[in-house]
Amino acid sequence: MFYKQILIDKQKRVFVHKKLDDSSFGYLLPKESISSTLDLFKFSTVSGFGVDDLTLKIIKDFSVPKLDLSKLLDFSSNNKEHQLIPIDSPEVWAFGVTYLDSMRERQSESGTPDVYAQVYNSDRPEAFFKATKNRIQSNFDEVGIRGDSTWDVPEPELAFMIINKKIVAYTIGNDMSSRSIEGANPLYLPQAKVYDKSLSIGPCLVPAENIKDPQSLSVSLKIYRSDNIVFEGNTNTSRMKRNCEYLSEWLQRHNYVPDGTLVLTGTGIIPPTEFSLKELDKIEISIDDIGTLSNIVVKV
Ligand code: DO4
Ligand code: MG
Repeated sequence: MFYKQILIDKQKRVFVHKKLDDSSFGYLLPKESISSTLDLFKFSTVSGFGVDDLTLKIIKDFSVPKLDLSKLLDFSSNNKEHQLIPIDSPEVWAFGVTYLDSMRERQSESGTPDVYAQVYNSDRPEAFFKATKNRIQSNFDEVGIRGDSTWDVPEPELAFMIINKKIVAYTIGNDMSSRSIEGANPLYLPQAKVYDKSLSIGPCLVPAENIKDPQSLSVSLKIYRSDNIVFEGNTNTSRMKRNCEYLSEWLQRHNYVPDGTLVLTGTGIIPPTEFSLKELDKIEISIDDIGTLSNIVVKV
């Protein structure tokens, strides 16, 4: 295992970084070889080289120098100008009710609880279209709560990227959601889920070969209000009823998705019913082997 994270900066330069928690050294891939994260993964798919091997080859062939990435990898909010969504995804899809806890909470907020039990227990999962490129926020960007919503939560979710029909990388997604709008009527789901700044993705992509077991990752959520933690929760992807491969295969039935499509895999952490996000809350989502995605809440 060589490269752990792929990051992109505001000038859309692609960096690879060796390890999450030790040195901050990385490599800037030369534009003549790779000009975007998508290119890197596409080259890897067509050449048959893993992302690690391909990157090593580029570094050798182009004599790419080692760089100090401490600024880019300084995941503190005052360093926000250095990071971007790790991939320009043409489409983002999401799955819902993939954890028992998600089903239970939605049943309690809804006048039609049966629909959630039915979807949890069927073979066909719940998939919905979450975002186009312009709605995706990156690490340290703002995320939105709707002005016409009274009850809002973040949804911390493992996300994966598809190229050539296969899962090639993992990242973190925040599926911002209005519980009051979805709770009023499940047919309002698109309005509860898709609006300005309703999704954030980041801080990096981790090639699939560097994630030992995507169904065994701990996921945690912390919400801060004026520096105090007002909600904290965690789960593990082992609690997902349907695994990532199942979701990926199902999404692509009779449905072509372009290279670089991102997919959110559902939430297993739901704050209690009395909790709602407020403007200026800070949301931090961490997933093992990937990192932390941090965003500030604004009203949209
Ligand atoms: O059923 C509505 C959406 C569920 C969802 O987004 C989730 O479980 O993560
Ligand atoms: Mg969700």
